[in-house]
Amino acid sequence: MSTDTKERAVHAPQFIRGDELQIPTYKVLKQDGTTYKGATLPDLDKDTALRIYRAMVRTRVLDERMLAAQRQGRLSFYMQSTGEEATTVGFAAALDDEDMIMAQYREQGALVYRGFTLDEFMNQLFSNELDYGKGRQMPIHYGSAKLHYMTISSPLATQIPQATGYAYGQKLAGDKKCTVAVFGEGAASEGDFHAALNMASVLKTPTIFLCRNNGYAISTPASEQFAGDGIAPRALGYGMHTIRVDGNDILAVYSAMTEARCIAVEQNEPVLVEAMSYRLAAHSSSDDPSGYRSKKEEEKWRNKDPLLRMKHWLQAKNWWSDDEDAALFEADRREVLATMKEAEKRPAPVIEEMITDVYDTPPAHLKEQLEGLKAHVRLYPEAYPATSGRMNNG
Ligand SMILES: Cc1ncc(C[n+]2csc(CCOP(=O)(O)OP(=O)(O)O)c2C)c(N)n1
Repeated sequence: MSTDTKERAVHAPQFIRGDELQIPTYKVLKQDGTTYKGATLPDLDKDTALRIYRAMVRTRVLDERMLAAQRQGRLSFYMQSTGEEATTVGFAAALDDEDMIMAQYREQGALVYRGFTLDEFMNQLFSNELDYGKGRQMPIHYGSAKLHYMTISSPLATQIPQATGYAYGQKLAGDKKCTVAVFGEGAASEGDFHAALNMASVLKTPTIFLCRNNGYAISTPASEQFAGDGIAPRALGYGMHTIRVDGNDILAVYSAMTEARCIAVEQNEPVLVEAMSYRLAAHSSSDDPSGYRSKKEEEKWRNKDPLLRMKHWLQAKNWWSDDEDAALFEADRREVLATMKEAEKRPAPVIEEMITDVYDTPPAHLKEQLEGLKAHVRLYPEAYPATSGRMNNG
């Protein structure tokens, strides 16, 4: 409240206790594919449901194969999203394909859903000459202007205030689009998170803040990250709408995000959505979770697999069969491997491109640095096999 808002007076010291507040979790789908009695079901037609499921399967297969490729030494780095596919595909499915997505790094499911091709994934992962970033970024830092997916930044939470700003622009343009900022519960500890929520609620921007609460920030469990009831109640402090949803439940995610988009776009109000899930894989290919959590804990979450849950629901509706399922996994595996082989063979970007794209005419100091680098590569060509044949002499 501001100092001129009408106050509600009490005449005894009444403290409101934070530990008395618990935001409920919206759930629709049980693991066996049946739905909770009386649950509000989204309006999800067969074509959309199958597009979602196919994107979830493709994301799972991509993650499995690319981690294996990293272990074989073919790729420098990878991050899996295993266990979180209902959230990362489901939120994208509830949007307009032209809404802006500003994600963290574990949201490849949204890109798959929007139609980022396996070729596009591979070109980025292998930093070859067709990579849109021309090899300037680490693997998994995807971006696509065409698909309204902002390029990933490594510094945590920077995308959250950017999403508020972008959505403010959408509001001023009156184009009836919104921006979704996706981030982990760990990233929500950054000051940027609070600045973004405050600005969005004051300026009334069409931003959806989607927190993937997957229990861990690398090795830090959520219980050591914050003391309150997760991330959802933080929105209340900013006067915003908020909801907590079962992030492994595709119907709940889709339904909550559809409504959140309505609030954002129709009422120009920001919304916070906290999706509860679990990071089943390691944080990244550089991490080993056996040092900080038990197999038993992982097993509990393996039994809540979002893919199986959706598959059971599709089968109960007679929209999908075991045979179709096996064929889809097999076809995706084959396609991922074939596309990877092609991308691996493509040459690296030419070294000159390192200093182009930003300036119309590269400044003298960058040209000088480039010449120094080229001289170095010429001296040690065997240490730079991908680059040495990809530079102009002179
Ligand atoms: C500003 C900043 N601090 C620290 C890091 C290192 N870092 C990268 S990912 C990560 C954990 C983030 O966890 P969370 O936001 O919960 O997302 P999750 O990885 O679980 O999906 C950390 C600490 C970073 N990239 N940027």
